[in-house]
Amino acid sequence: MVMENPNLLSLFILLLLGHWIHVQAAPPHSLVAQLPGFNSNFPSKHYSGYISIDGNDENGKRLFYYLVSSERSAEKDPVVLWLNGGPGCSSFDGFVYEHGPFNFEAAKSKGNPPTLHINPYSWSKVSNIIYLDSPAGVGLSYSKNTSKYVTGDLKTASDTHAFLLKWFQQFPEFQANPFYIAGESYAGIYVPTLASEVAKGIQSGTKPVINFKGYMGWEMVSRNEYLMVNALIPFVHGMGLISDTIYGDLQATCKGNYYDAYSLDENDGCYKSMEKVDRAIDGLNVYNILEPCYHFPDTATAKQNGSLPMSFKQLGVTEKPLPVRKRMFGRAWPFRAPVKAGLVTLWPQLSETRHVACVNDEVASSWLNNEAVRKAIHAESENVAGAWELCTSRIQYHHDAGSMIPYHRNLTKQGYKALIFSGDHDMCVPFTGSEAWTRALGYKIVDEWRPWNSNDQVAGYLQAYENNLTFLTIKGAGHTVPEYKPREALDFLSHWLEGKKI
Ligand SMILES: *[C@@H]1O[C@H](CO)[C@@H](O)[C@H](O)[C@H]1NC(C)=O
Ligand SMILES: *[C@@H]1O[C@H](CO)[C@@H](O)[C@H](O)[C@H]1NC(C)=O
Ligand SMILES: *[C@@H]1O[C@H](CO)[C@@H](O)[C@H](O)[C@H]1NC(C)=O
Ligand SMILES: CC(=O)N[C@H]1CO[C@H](CO)[C@@H](O)[C@@H]1O
Repeated sequence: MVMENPNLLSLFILLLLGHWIHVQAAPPHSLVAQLPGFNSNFPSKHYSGYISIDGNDENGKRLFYYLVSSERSAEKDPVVLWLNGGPGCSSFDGFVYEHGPFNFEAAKSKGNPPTLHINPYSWSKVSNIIYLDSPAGVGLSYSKNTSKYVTGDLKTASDTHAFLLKWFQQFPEFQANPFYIAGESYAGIYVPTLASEVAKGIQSGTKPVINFKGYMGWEMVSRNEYLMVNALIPFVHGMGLISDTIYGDLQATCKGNYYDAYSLDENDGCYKSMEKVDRAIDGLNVYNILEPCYHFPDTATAKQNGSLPMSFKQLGVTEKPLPVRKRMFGRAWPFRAPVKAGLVTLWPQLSETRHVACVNDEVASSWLNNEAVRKAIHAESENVAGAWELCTSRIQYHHDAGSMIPYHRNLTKQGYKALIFSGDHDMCVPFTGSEAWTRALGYKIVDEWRPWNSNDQVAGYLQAYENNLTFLTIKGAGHTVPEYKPREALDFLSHWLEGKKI
């Protein structure tokens, strides 16, 4: 009967279609229509908002995400989840300073939001990238029940997994896309622990099925204190920061175990040699030994001084049209403060006591604390979600996941591919450490140490292992690789995601 009535049939199809479209589409209220500071059309669709986990809206954890869909093909390109470290640092660090869709130009006058320009090396050129503020309490994510700010590695991983399942429910059109997890610094813990949750979920048939393919990041620290401190010594020697004589003394007195030096007697030979190392490297910018170190208290006056040396004035000049930050904050663990099991000291607390003195987050702060911006990106206002801080101390965070080595081994053996990379002038987490722990997994080398190219130049070195594990360095880059080398970072990212030779 229906067949005989074409109008009814088309109505029926329309209804079906309408329903189908409704199910397939991202929630319309999450579409970002415009952004203060940007007066042009977006190169792709942006979505943002909250997803509640662990209880209902009022008392649950409201996790804030910002999705930049791919400027090439949102349907086919992978979905990448981006996590900054800390613990306690917002993933808008990545969005504003590293690989987001815009370059931010600070306003001429204080109190005004920055001007946004298109970033030609945005990772949204080749992927649908989700910036997530995690755990609750970080960035724009919050809970009305502040006892939910007490958390740790394992809880954060299961929370983020819960977020992902809900997110893919709300964005079913992305469920079939290959999915990757990426992060930097303390996310060296977030990424493998979350990947492990996702892998377990897939195995036990959790719906929706996440098409998880692999993970990547820099400073994917195993958080093995021995390894990291021990890696520093060959790095500073190789870079010419300590003499052959000091290096010889260190080898003779510490016998390869530099970590324990800090608990030795002051008269011990190893302790004394380590003091010489401290003296040699103390004034350097740990995040990039080639860059000047801006000293407390004030960079603003230094900037105005026309008689500064050229190298100083050109600090931060890269292929990015706008300079990178002069000082960085919250991007990695400062050395001499290795992460141990238990309660983790948060960045703002560290900077008070240890003079990390590296706060330059003005552009991001002025943008994300502007109420018009918050409205545009569907974030709660300051009186609900709190002020946006690059790194917060309002959470209480426990390192309870132990070493990451078993995670990496387990994940790579299950067929998930991993890319571990490192700016080769980062002294905070020297590449020698990442090189050592990737090698220590004991996998067969399938592509032996060789240069890789970008823009017809050697851009760094790589070594690939069986089980799809790749270690890669970026020549001349500091801690936050895309901030220094945006073109090169986009190059190896796109090759790796597409499974092409880097
Ligand atoms: C607040 O969170 C804690 C920890 O999850 C929970 O035990 C408590 O019941 C919550 N309080 C309310 C009012 O929901
Ligand atoms: C390895 O991963 C599998 C699958 O996710 C999981 O069942 C197993 O417990 C993991 N083993 C270890 C040692 O982490
Ligand atoms: C600039 O440098 C000169 C010479 O070192 C110094 O005398 C002057 O106070 C500096 N000015 C500012 C604004 O820092
Ligand atoms: C895509 C890819 O390179 N897959 C490889 C992952 O690692 C296994 C084991 O080394 C290889 O057999 C696959 O070809």
